[in-house]
Amino acid sequence: MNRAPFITFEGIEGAGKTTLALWLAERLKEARIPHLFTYEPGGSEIGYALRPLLLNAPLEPATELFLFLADRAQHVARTIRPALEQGTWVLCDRYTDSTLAYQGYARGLDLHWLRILNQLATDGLEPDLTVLIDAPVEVALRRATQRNRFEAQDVAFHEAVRQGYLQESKRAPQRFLVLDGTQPLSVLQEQLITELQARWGLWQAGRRDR
Ligand code: T5A
Repeated sequence: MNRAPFITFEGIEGAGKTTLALWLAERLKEARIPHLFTYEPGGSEIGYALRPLLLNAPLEPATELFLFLADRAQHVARTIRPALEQGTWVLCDRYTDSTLAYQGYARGLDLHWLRILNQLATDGLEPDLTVLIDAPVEVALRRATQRNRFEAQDVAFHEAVRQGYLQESKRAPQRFLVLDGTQPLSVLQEQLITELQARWGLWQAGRRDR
């Protein structure tokens, strides 16, 4: 591989994605490894401007789909791909699997079309590793704070998202690392580092100076 690793973090709201991704960003910083923490929706200027609308306005499924995709197309072309090509690790909080899980499995849009549209928006850029933090809906939503219209959906919606992610992880087992998000954060951190060590030879598992 002649570009830096691209790692995405996925899961239902409150699963712990942002917490784990930011923790890894700190570890990379300490190790002086060039890296970028970014997120969707909102990683591009367009997405940042659209974020309040996306998270709060009632939207048709196809409308929200195209807004998420517009953000992603811009984000990949202007931020993610250039960073990777310069040797910067990219940690992205949500990416294409969010579209499959939310707009596909939960909202019911056609998965076949969503895969094609994701391909178009990303120009085929796939993550090298996707960390899926899996947690029961009631545990995750208790951690999240009802900040947006997605979190306010009913339990069945979030359960469909969760099951969608698990389905996707089975389609691409080499890409996914599925972590049990009910474990203490320290355990998740250790599991993530073990995976990074196996894939990219970073750090020694069990070292105390991380
Ligand atoms: N969306 C997004 C789509 O529908 N389609 C798409 O294509 C895309 C890209 C984004 C929304 O947009 C939708 C999906 C989402 O609904 P958002 O505001 O960006 O919404 O929200 P989230 O990404 O879901 O962020 P959250 O903050 O809600 O969830 P996280 O990041 O999973 O949770 P985090 O890390 O903030 O942790 C929540 C709390 O739990 C604690 C943390 O300290 C924090 O207080 N915590 C733990 N506690 C105990 N044990 C652990 N292991 C813990 N890990 C974290």
